[in-house]
Amino acid sequence: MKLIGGFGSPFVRRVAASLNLLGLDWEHEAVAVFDNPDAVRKHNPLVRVPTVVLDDGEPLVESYAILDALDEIAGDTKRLIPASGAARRKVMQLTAVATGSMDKAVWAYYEYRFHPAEKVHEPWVEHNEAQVLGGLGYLDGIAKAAGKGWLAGTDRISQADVSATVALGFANRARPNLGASEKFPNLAAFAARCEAMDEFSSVKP
Ligand SMILES: N[C@@H](CCC(=O)N[C@@H](CS)C(=O)NCC(=O)O)C(=O)O
Repeated sequence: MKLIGGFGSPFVRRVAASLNLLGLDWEHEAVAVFDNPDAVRKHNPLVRVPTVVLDDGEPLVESYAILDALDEIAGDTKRLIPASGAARRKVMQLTAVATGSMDKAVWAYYEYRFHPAEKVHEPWVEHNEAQVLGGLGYLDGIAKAAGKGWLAGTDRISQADVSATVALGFANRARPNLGASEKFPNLAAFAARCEAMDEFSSVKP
């Protein structure tokens, strides 16, 4: 299968690290969506990344839906989101906080990237940045409680761990002014542990 989109996108990167952790065969098409929208549009009417194209040409869009499909393809012994019950809820909820932080960091970043300087609305940037900090601060508390374990208390790495790690890295790159790693040392130490794994280090932004 093919993963379309650059690893600078946290949504693409969480799919890439997940593909590695699931042990699936994949190739990368590092399309910059704003520079080359047609390369994405032919598979995804929303013209967003990540977009995955399965070997038979079937396109998958939206990282949640992509990861759900990949878990199913990899099978129950490898899945990163437990199939049911309290463990699934926990992983999904922590993942939602992590992806919410990604969303809000993207929104703050886009405010500068796509508006002329005189149209940037600083209170809106600050609103989004506060939400980034809220989400990462919550995950910092979870990381502290988890100690040397995984964030959702699973016996192996889960999507919560993948997405929290990617979310912190993205916040540091897109909103360095926030000093997220300094503010959240437990999450930073946890993310450093994950980033040292080949599955993450091979998909650096
Ligand atoms: N909720 C989407 C978010 C994807 C997203 O925001 N991707 C950005 C790159 S980080 C994108 O494609 N932006 C292009 C656009 O929205 O026009 C997902 O999880 O896949």
